[in-house]
Amino acid sequence: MATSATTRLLDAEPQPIELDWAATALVIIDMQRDFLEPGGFGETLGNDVSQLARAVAPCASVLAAARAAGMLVVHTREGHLPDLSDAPPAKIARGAPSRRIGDPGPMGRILIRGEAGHDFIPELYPLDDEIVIDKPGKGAFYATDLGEILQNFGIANLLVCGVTTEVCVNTTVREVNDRGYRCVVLADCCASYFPEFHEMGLNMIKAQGGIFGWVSSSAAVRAAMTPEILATETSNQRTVGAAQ
Ligand code: TIU
Repeated sequence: MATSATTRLLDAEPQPIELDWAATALVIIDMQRDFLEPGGFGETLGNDVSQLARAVAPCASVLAAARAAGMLVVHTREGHLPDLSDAPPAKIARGAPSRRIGDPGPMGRILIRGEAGHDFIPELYPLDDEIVIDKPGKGAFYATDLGEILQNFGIANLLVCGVTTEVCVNTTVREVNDRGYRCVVLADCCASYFPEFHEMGLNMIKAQGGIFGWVSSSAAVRAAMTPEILATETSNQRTVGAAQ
């Protein structure tokens, strides 16, 4: 790629990658109360939702850095319309959850747009000028405008954070890769209900010379930012109490 004033070398596996920040977006996948808090969709499936908490502070640090750098920020949310018209019956009927999609729960109807559980966790709440993609599936490209939005902003590379590593993060990374984008997954900014799936999910991405993309970390992204951006980011972290 052509090197520009905004190009930085990011430490990553299987090898470092040169990224033009001006053509790079931060995509935060499904950091919603329904997945991270008790009483939501994740818990109805029988999961220990506390497993996802470890990704929050690293993700907040990268979000602060991206905001300071003026990077395009995209937040995704998995969920369905209140009338369930966009929810495949096969998805609603799947498994033996304690509550199904659309059932009432302590944070409102499970995985339904507009309900408290469907909303973002407060630590990673989007700013008014950031892009929010509501998606009915696991992948962020299926039945959304994400492709057009990335094209309109001239994006070629994605830094990907969020939950869960092997489900919505991996599905999105595979969609991204097939569409010709370069995708860097930030390992400590992602999490799974199953730590072993997190590890293997990352391994699958970076194996075979980076068959789906690259794996890096929040620290590597912050280190690749300019000193001016780092200074702003540090003060932002103090403000939101997310320093680590
Ligand atoms: N169940 C699980 O691990 N994940 C999901 O259902 N959705 C997302 O990963 N966002």
